[in-house]
Amino acid sequence: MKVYEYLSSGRTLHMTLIDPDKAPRGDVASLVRTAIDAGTDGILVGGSTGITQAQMDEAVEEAKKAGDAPVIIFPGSICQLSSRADAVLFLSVVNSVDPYFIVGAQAQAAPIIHRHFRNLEVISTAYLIVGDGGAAGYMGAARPIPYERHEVAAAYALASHYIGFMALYLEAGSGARRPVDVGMVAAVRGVFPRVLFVGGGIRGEEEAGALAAAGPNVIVTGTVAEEDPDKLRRIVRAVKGASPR
Ligand code: 1GP
Repeated sequence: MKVYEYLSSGRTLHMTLIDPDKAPRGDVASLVRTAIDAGTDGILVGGSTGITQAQMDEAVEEAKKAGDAPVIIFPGSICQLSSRADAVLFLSVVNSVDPYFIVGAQAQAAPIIHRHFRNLEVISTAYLIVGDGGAAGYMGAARPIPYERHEVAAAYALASHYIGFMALYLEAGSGARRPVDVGMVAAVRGVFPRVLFVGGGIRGEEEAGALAAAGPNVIVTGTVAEEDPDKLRRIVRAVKGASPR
């Protein structure tokens, strides 16, 4: 439970999503270093489209080499596991219309983790897709919750709490035109007492700070590390400087 305790410490964390397939010039090592140098608190590795096992292992390895920040798998499919990571977000796309993404892929992955990846800390995570939804929404056959329907997101979040998920990830989709609303984060925070991640479409330090102030445990950015390292540094500072709850 080491990673889970770290996530639940009460401090607002910033984490960087590394999609091995999107690293500029395929240089995962520099992307990881950019994120660590910017002060990110952890690395998520994964992506919605094809990533090989070798790419996963390489990205996880680079992230482990770069420092002490936990390395967490954020899988887009059952092929995105790696024994070298610290933990896996065991995602269930709770607003998918296809049972495969709610519990089917998980039933395929669970025995693999049990037999071959025993060192991985498993963090059950309700993956709730909002607004644009991005590739994750499309690939996961989600019925994304409209940005302004905060009460619907809160209903799914409360259901996820009652079901017993250890974490909830509120996702607008990587590269989304805009992130989830601050009001939606606040509504979800109000009913989901465990670890709350917010990500997708966060581009500026002001919006990152405002989202962090709504009380999630973790703000995740991905694209900005690929595009603008200085901006990433400012976002990390804004997230850590926010005074939530
Ligand atoms: C997706 O939150 C991540 O889960 C990253 O999104 O690439 O838009 O920052 P961006």
